[in-house]
Amino acid sequence: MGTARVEETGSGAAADATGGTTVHHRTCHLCEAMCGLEIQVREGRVHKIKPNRDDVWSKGHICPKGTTLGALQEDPDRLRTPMIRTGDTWREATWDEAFAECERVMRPVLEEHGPEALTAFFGNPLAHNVALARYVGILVAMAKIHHIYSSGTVDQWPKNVSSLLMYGGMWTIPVPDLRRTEDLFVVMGANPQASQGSLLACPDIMGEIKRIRRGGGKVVVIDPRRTGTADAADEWLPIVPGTDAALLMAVVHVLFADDLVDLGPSAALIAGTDTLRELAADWTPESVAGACRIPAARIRELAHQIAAARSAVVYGRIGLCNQEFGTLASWLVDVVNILTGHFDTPGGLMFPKPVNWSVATLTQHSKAADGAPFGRWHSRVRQAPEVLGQVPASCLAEEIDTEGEGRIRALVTIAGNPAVSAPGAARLRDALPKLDAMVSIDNWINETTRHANVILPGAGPLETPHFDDLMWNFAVGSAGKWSEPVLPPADPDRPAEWQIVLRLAGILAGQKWDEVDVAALDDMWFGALVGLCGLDPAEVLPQYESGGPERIIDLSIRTGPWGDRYGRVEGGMTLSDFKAAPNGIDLGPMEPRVAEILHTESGFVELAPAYITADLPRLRAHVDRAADPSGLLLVSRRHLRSKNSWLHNVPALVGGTNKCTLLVHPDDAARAGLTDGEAAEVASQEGSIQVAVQITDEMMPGVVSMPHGWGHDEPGTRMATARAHAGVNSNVLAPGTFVDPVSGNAAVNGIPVTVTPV
Ligand SMILES: Nc1nc2c(c(=O)[nH]1)N[C@H]1C(S)=C(S)[C@@H](COP(=O)(O)OP(=O)(O)OC[C@H]3O[C@@H](n4cnc5c(=O)[nH]c(N)nc54)[C@H](O)[C@@H]3O)O[C@H]1N2
Ligand SMILES: Nc1nc2c(c(=O)[nH]1)N[C@H]1C(S)=C(S)[C@@H](COP(=O)(O)OP(=O)(O)OC[C@H]3O[C@@H](n4cnc5c(=O)[nH]c(N)nc54)[C@H](O)[C@@H]3O)O[C@H]1N2
Ligand code: SF4
Ligand SMILES: [Mo]
Repeated sequence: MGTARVEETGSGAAADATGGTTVHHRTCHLCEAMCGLEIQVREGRVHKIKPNRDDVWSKGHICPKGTTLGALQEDPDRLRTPMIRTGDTWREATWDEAFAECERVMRPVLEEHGPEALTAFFGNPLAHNVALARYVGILVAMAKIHHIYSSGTVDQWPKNVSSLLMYGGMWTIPVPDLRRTEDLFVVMGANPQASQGSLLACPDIMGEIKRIRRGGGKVVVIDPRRTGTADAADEWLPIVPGTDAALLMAVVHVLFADDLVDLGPSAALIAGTDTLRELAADWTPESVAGACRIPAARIRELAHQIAAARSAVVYGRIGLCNQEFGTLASWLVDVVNILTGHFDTPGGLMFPKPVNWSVATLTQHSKAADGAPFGRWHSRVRQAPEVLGQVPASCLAEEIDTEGEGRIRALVTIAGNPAVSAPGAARLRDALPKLDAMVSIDNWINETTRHANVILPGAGPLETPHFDDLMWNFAVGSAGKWSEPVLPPADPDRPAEWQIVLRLAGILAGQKWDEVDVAALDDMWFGALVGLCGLDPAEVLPQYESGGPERIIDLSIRTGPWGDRYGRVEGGMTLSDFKAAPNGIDLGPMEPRVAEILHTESGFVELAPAYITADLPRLRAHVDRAADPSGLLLVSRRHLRSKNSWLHNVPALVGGTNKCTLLVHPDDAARAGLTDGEAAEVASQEGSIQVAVQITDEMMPGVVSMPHGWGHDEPGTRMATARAHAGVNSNVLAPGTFVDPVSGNAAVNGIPVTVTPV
């Protein structure tokens, strides 16, 4: 399925011993855009990757990363066998040896110190992987891990908090209905030109921006940097990092003061408008203009623009989350859309309707129901309150390196590289060797996994099937796309990634490595998921001959909004429908559905949740403390050809414009005596690094920018291309304690730094 024979023209086919080229349709798993690829395979190797113009979702959109999946598959440094470390030496191991070693290193720690000495760190690719996100839940449960860590707290945790409190589900996140926005698109702290969208799955966002402008609409980008997105917009509004919430409070103030509030069709479902009016009373544009460095008149005009636009949406992303006032800013983006009626209506902010659930969304309401999911426990060392079950990722280092009862002694990382991606990176780098045991499920020996005792690699990216789940939760339309493996397994004896997770789960639960009954655990987990869907496992289980993620995907489709509920809904869908449609199945654009998704206790959209608004005095104090005009603030950025830290080993993706540099405005460079192309020392309260300076007026004065995900020259890693393009780890500068206290999310933007020539 998904594979068709094509007629070849020219000499290529003649030279092909297998008699031709096979063409495979596959969804790229690298980012939220979920582009359809056409992958040509010859003699068992990827010959060419092109956009699939017939893909119902992406219709031919693609970015340079998508064409490199063949190189990723063939990367000589990608691990093909498990690795066991002794001292500084790695050796290739059999799977039996590797699982035995997992048991050997983990068992004594767990027996002596109990499960509280164990934790896990889950990284971003987990959410794009066919197996991992569907199976880690059972690992956490079986290992009785008390507290996990994840890249979520260096990402979207503020949006999870605001969505839970406003709509009743941490993954009930409304997204811009961008394909139908016509008059105004306001982009804050996001650069889809590079990122291709986040908490906004929409192929070709830049194409939508062009469309809006061609039709006479306006696009405004609010960002300390004139990004590629800003270059394509009508207006770039530079803003001081960390002051977006102040700007938006002033917008809210104007909406009320100038009588512009119009809740639109969902008015009857919205609570808290009066509270908000009172809270916004003293947030005049004049009171924030200095801190934001945006003229009061422009703020006023912006509020009027948003209110007057018929079809408009305000969108905020990582620049608004990964900052000191992340929750306030993320909440206010929704508030402004709601107050202006650009909510639950085409072209505005809307709630996606995925064809299949993800384990995260399936369980979100049961979690929310067990009381306030904030502050139920505190971290041991810095006493950080738990928020939605997690404390800041930066706590991990101190929980490992601080002696005492409850110290973390054993770690499992799954598709994460916290030694690069988490703030306070140097401390974590020094802490990881202090662990008694560490196991990584990962495909490379990188800055994090080099510290593991055992690395358990999954199959190559093109050897596995693919079907997204969480990503459709952020999608501007409903659709589904099944991808068969493009290549046969290079090693048929290698366990699939879900089997790796289950065997490790058994080991962490105290079972002997060779006695773990993986199939039984799979059935148990599947049965639990069936139960969560309100069906009887005894009825559903016998309908399957085999398990694995495919069975879970089938369940998630059949119990989803279009599903057949195992024969209960006539004409309902199953996975087989998607298997029969190699270009995917389009189920249409978003539709108004706020009433259907609301899960708050009150039954209303909560416009002014007290837990969030209690943070406004802290914002006011920040705004009133006039920022030091001579100081520099560091922000992060992304490049089109990077994906966080892990694609720098693909030769076609490094070099050229993809360089790790410090962007500095000419005035700041002149003041500091910096020279373009030469190294500078950047120092923060947390640490210092040396990085090449790039002088450019795309930065606003007073703000400097570095990409994250670099610093590949650590000893003991095995990624040759990345090492040759090492760059510098910007998270060495990010203080671990610099967080948005409401969500516990990292503030890796707006870090005070000094820059001096070296
Ligand atoms: N300063 C700064 N820091 C940031 C950010 C920022 O903007 N600025 N952004 C933050 C954000 S949004 C995120 S999401 C995090 C990302 O943080 P992480 O998820 O920790 O970092 P990644 O670089 O995505 O690391 C991915 C890891 O997964 C492995 N991997 C890739 N594919 C697979 C697979 O199929 N299976 C397995 N088992 N492993 C795989 C890679 O080898 C790598 O080790 O970084 C955060 N850190
Ligand atoms: N090519 C590529 N694509 C990716 C990734 C990648 O690494 N590379 N990573 C993926 C991941 S994990 C994520 S989460 C998404 C993120 O997707 P985006 O949110 O689009 O991320 P960025 O491209 O980093 O854009 C963030 C912007 O915020 C700005 N900014 C920083 N601080 C502030 C502030 O205080 N206020 C305002 N208004 N702006 C600020 C920065 O200058 C930057 O332009 O991208 C995903 N897609
Ligand atoms: S935008 Fe690029 S990386 Fe993202 S899904 Fe499409 S091809 Fe893959
Ligand atoms: Mo992310």
